[in-house]
Amino acid sequence: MTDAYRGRGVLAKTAVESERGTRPARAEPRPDRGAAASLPASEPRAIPARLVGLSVGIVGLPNVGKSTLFNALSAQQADAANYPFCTIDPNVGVVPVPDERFDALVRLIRPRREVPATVQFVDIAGLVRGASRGEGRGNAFLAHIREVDAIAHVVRCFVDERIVHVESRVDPVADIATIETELALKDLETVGRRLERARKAAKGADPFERKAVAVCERLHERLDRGEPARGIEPADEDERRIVHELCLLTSKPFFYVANVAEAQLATLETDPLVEAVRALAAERGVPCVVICAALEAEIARLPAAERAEFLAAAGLREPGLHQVIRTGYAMLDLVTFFTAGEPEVRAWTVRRGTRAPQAAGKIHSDFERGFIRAEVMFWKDLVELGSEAAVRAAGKLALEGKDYVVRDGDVIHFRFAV
Ligand SMILES: Nc1nc2c(ncn2[C@@H]2O[C@H](COP(=O)(O)OP(=O)(O)OP(=O)(O)O)[C@@H](O)[C@H]2O)c(=O)[nH]1
Ligand SMILES: [Mg+2]
Repeated sequence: MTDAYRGRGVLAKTAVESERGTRPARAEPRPDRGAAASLPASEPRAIPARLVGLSVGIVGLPNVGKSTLFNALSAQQADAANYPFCTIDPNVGVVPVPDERFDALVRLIRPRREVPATVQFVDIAGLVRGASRGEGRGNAFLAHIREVDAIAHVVRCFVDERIVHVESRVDPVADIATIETELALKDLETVGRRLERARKAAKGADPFERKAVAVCERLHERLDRGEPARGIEPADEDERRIVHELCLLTSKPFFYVANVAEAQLATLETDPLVEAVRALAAERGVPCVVICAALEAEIARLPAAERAEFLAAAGLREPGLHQVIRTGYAMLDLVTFFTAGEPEVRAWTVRRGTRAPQAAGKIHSDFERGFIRAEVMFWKDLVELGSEAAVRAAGKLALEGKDYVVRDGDVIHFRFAV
């Protein structure tokens, strides 16, 4: 379980309080209950047809703090001038992934350029009950969720009378059920359509489509029982492909983000709302990150120097935001390797199981075509021993061939000839 604030006690009130003057006014409360079906009223902003890389979608009911979290994520990029981030679109942001291994390599090598790994976050408008039937422009928003690779499910744990809750109560577990039900209903529809198509085609005795019938029937039963698609066990490669191609919403990896009020930070350990979300997360075996989105947005807006001061005064090692980013990145199940030299220390991401030549190909296609070997160190050995020569002398520099599977945390020097 990840929790930025756990065990750190009360946030230094003085530091927080002194910011109060600069705090922007809260948005006007939105229309209440009766209007719930028409919430959110805004047009869904278009998401670029093709997201550039792997992305994490910020999902949840309306008014739970998704955009506040997203804005905090995008604001903190603004002064990290060396980072290759950008805002692709008002609701898609590329964020550098905080990584102590990367930082340690940078401190050791002091390169001219630093390029950390990045992850994309997408701010998706709130879903309401009935979204799967098209309520609140639900279909458009669900389509946006289909395009992301993982889900950060933001749950409202803050009690604030001024902020309208679509269902007029703060009950994170019920909120989670509402969202997860909508996702499952949408999947049921998707599977139902595929099943119909497969049944027709299976009459022609197409063996692949017969498999599709079998696996879709199992999926349909699962979803109908209210279980997510992610637990399905495909019988073979064909079934796996069929399930994969359905891009089901409930098969995406996810984690919860419990959004609390600043006042709750002091008593997180015993907060019943937070506890409820944590318990559910533990039951599902997924991470739960607890943050105060409003405070994170404030911290993120501070100039870098003041931000460090603010965090120190609050007794925080890092913004809670960093845990959201790291957890989101972890959900994508990628492997990070590094290239480290004077000109540049850089983090690269590849899918788990990627072999050395293909990893080299990420850097340049010549590296893959002309791949000779990879000289591999573990980041920690390099940091502890201080130089590549020392790692080599200690017998900890491995020469690996084209079958080498890249490990998380490798520092690699590729040898190639073209
Ligand atoms: N008290 C308190 N208010 C918050 C917090 N996070 C967000 N809010 C407020 O809640 C309201 C809604 O926040 P948004 O971030 O716009 O919510 P959203 O989830 O993006 O909503 P939709 O886009 O409509 O789905 C805003 O007025 C925020 O200022 C928090 O941690 N504490
Ligand atoms: Mg929003």
